[in-house]
Amino acid sequence: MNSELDRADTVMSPGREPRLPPGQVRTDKWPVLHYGRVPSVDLATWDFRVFGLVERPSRWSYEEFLALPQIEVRSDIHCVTRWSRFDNLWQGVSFTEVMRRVTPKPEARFAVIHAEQGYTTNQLENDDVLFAHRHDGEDLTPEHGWPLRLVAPRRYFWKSAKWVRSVELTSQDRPGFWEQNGYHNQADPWNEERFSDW
Ligand SMILES: Nc1nc2c(c(=O)[nH]1)N[C@H]1C(S)=C(S)[C@@H](COP(=O)(O)O)O[C@H]1N2
Ligand SMILES: [Mo]
Repeated sequence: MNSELDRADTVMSPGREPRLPPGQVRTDKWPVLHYGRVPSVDLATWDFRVFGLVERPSRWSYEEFLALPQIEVRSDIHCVTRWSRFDNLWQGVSFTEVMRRVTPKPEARFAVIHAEQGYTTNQLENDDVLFAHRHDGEDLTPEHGWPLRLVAPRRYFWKSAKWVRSVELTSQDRPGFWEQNGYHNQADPWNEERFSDW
């Protein structure tokens, strides 16, 4: 075990019944799915920022970000295209940990996650949400979101933005990339919140 793992706490994303949500099929493979191309990333210029409704916008280099306290989260993936993959071990920095390091303004109520190439997602209030750089004990591959991806375990996987670069705090909920294209805003797999009605 490396030193990062030694100080990592493991969080189990709370289980729901049935473990396989309605309309899903279990797979042991891990498909790669995204819109556009895998971005090429230069860690020397990469940064992670929190901006919007915060007292002071913050910025971390990759090294600084990985020096923040780390957690491990074990979760199941549920993709809206109907595959589920059980028991994924994610390592990274929790959303809560990042929020502890900034001072949100009183009117800040929502977060927009910004990834490379304009991809955005929303809906992150649970404490098992993290910014992950490792999966099952190895660095994420670029196709799966290295150097950093969001993991929002209780939602369909499109909410889990790959290649994340910043968090914007807002007063109003702002639908993300897929939500603007007809996907459901809440995306709860057990309620089959796949598409929106509007
Ligand atoms: N930046 C970015 N993140 C993204 C996407 C995308 O198009 N761009 N697609 C989402 C969708 S629809 C899914 S199902 C998952 C797939 O993640 P995976 O390729 O690691 O399985 O990434 C999500 N995150
Ligand atoms: Mo997806």
